[in-house]
Amino acid sequence: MTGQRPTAKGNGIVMKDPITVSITGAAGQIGYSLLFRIASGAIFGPDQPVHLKLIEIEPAMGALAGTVMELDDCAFPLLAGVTPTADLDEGFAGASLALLVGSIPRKEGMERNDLLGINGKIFTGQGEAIARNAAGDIRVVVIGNPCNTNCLIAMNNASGVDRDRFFAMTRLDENRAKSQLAAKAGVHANAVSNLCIWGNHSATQYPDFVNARIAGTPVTEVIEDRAWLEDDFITTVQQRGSAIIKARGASSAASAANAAIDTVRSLLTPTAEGDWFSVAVCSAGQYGIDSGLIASMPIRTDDNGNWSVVEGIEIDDFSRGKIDASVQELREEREAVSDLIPA
Ligand code: NAX
Repeated sequence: MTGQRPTAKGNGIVMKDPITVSITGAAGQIGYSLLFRIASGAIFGPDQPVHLKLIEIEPAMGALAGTVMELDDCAFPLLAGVTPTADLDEGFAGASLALLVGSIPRKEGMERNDLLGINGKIFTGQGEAIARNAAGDIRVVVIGNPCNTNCLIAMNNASGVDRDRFFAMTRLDENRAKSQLAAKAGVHANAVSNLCIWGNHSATQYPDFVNARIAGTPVTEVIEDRAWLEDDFITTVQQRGSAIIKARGASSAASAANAAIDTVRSLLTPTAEGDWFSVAVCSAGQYGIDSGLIASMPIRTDDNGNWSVVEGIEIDDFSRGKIDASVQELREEREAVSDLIPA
């Protein structure tokens, strides 16, 4: 299906105007989990229709056509339209939300810097197309790896779009960290709050157990095994992606799609009193993180849907060392793609 559907429920009640959501890499495995949840209302709720613009590269347009047939076959009441396209201008036209998932996976023999360069080029064109075509209220969440630096490139090539509209996803890491802490403490993951992932979405990320809480009590008072927190916990979170590839024979997809949905919902809805969530944003120099880097920090959303970095959180020596190492990696990534960032 392409084009517009009437925005009416079966009972004849006319709903709000559709929101346009653009998703790159829509024929990939994260896309396959993500599209159906968005179309069923998981981000914007049960009375908000969505128009999905699904962006792929030409060789994947055939597979994308199959996914679109399945979207049709769900007869989602909230799905106002679907536009599959390989054209960036068409794909980002009128978008209020862009989820940049598509990128090239690392192949055998490829160095990290090769990957940065290859994927980086994708994000210059997408940043420019977003600037030309998206709606004034656009929010861009980059999921495709290396997501922090891809986001940095898109942001710097989207002339005229405010920097506070760009995000890179570290929510899967946050959710993984919460689930590990909950399992160790014998509680539900819901009981874990104030969990910040600092820095890069990579093996240097730092899941901050020092400030995290379980049912309001500092994690370090609930889990007294400091060695476990400093070693096993951090390593498990950092290496969870690899563990899933080993077990499943494919990388995380449903949990990544879920985290993308959590990210957008957290950016749109007020954060619970005293809590925060993790997403990488453009640093304004908070916590000693270089201004202009896309780094994961503790974020809150206010009643008007504006986000801010939570300031004044305790950073002990252990945390400082971990955050600095991840920020150093972000600096090196920025250096490696400096030719893709306009002066
Ligand atoms: P797949 O390889 O299944 O799908 C990627 C899709 O992107 C393919 O269909 C491909 O044709 C498309 N694509 C490639 N270049 C494109 C371009 N220039 N424009 C539009 N589409 C393009 O990968 P999948 O498992 O869906 O993962 C997608 C990305 O998410 C990868 O970069 C992956 O590393 C990253 N992840 C990020 C996570 C995060 O927490 N930030 C976690 C999950 C995931 O690892």
